[in-house]
Amino acid sequence: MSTATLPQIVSYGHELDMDDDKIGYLRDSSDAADDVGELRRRFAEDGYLYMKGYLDRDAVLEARAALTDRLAAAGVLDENYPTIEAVAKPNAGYIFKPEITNGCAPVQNLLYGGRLVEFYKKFYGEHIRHYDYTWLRAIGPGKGTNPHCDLPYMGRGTHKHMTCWMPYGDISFELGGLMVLEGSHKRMDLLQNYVYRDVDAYCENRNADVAKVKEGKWTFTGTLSHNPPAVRNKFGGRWLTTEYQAGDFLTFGMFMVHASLDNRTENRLRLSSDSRYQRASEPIDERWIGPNPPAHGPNGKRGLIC
Ligand SMILES: O=C(O)CCC(=O)C(=O)O
Ligand SMILES: [Fe+2]
Repeated sequence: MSTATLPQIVSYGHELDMDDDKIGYLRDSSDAADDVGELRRRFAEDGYLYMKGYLDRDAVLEARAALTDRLAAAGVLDENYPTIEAVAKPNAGYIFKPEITNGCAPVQNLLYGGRLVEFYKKFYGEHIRHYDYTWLRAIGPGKGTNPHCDLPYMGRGTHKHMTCWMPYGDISFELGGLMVLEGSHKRMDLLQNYVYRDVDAYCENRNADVAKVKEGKWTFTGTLSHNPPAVRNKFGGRWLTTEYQAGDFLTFGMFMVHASLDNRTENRLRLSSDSRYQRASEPIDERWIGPNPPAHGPNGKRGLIC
């Protein structure tokens, strides 16, 4: 598909450059769903797999209904609209609510059972594990997520795990889904000094760092940049995105630079989750494991002498 069909894309308040060599569509790999060799080849080359329509749309919409019920109960939805539409109250902003996935059967079954787990099992060629923590995002009108890699948030075990980004409902360009930066996973020359830093590590021997950690603040947020076009200019490649539908998922590795489009609707929330999968035989990052994972809280911090 030519980029002529793309509207102006905006991410983190910046208009992206719309030339053909700077933006494009994700490659749909659903044609190779039954050919694991081909999926692995594409993943090695592209750094991501976009599996259009791989999951059961009705199961995804059922998960959406369960999530919007919980968002309504949390008081973040405008009661003048049907709950399923996920219309936000004014100034909703970026709502991060991992807790609403706890005990939510349609979401747990979708992410950690059935076809998705089978996909990762086949892909890794062995038993898999997933993080118990689910990053659930309900993003109101305004800015999306700025460019980053995931490793700084989850790099204490294997580095070969994968993120699964899941839209709960159809996500137009206006509502704003995820984008990945083509070829960025191969640019270790540019990532080296960024990607191996742990957001929860701090210098025990630096008073300013210790004070920040005590206040619950980060000394390094894990962000690569606040300017998506500038990151692209530095890395080369194209920003790749699409209009997602319920039933799609996008999976990528820890070194892939990604960000999301801004939500330019008047009042709709963009609902999505990110979850993580790895080989069962490889070490796991304990911050994300257990019924009440330490996450980035005080028990996840790691003091270093630096
Ligand atoms: O949904 C977003 O805006 C960000 C998601 C993300 O960073 C991820 O899936 O790792
Ligand atoms: Fe991410």
